[in-house]
Amino acid sequence: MNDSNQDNLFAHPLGVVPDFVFDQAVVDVFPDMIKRSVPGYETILAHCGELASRYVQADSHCYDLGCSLGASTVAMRSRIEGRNAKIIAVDNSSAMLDKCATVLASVPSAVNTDLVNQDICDTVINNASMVVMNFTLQFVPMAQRVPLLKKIYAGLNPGGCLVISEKLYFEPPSLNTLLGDLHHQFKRAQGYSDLEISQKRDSIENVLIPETLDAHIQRLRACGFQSASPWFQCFNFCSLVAIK
Ligand code: GEK
Repeated sequence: MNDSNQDNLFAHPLGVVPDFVFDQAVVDVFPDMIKRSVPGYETILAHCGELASRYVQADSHCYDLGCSLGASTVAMRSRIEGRNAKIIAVDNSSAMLDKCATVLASVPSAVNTDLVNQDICDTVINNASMVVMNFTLQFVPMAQRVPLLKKIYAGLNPGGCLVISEKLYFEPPSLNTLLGDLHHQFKRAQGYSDLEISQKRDSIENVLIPETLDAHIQRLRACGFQSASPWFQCFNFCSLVAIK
């Protein structure tokens, strides 16, 4: 772990850049990494709290799929006390979950919260009034995305909501390049060097598979959601809300 928990994982030439994994080294710098890499991250978290206050039903379940260090769980918990709702926070990185337990313990809440070390494709979803996938679906293999969304739809109560935040791909490729460049400019302004930006891009290339906004909306509708719309976008990062 570095002293400041600042993300410098890609600051030095790596030669062959390995595929990105959510290991202990990433966990140690994760809050700094996601805040300086994802434009709008804090706005998205705050509004997950706002959406939770509107959508989480009494005696229901709330899921944070790909919870990492529990930032979305913390945001939701702060807005749903007194409803006897339970949060199920799931991640398949044990390094993430171990640290997540420490983070959650440091922000006490009366909301019952289960931490589950599991592939979200295997998670049973039931009696759900809110499901959040903040920057997680993009890491799920393409073939598993429809079954996962169908399962979420089936496990949501009527009137329940799904929040999906993702990096997007744009067409035509020139537009994708423009929005990617604007994102890289954002990262430069956050203090990342060109070397860090390019090595991180190489590391994530085969791991994070972005889709177009149209593909997301059409798939959500095809999986049964009554309505689906982006509620936030900054450059090539977007958050969608879908209602059952
Ligand atoms: C936040 N939501 O701070 N099953 C379970 N977990 C998975 C899977 C899977 N199939 N695939 C990836 N993950 C968080 C940020 S980070 C986003 C989410 C990012 C987990 C992975 O271990 C990691 O913790 C998380 O999804 C993605 O609001 O780093 O860009």
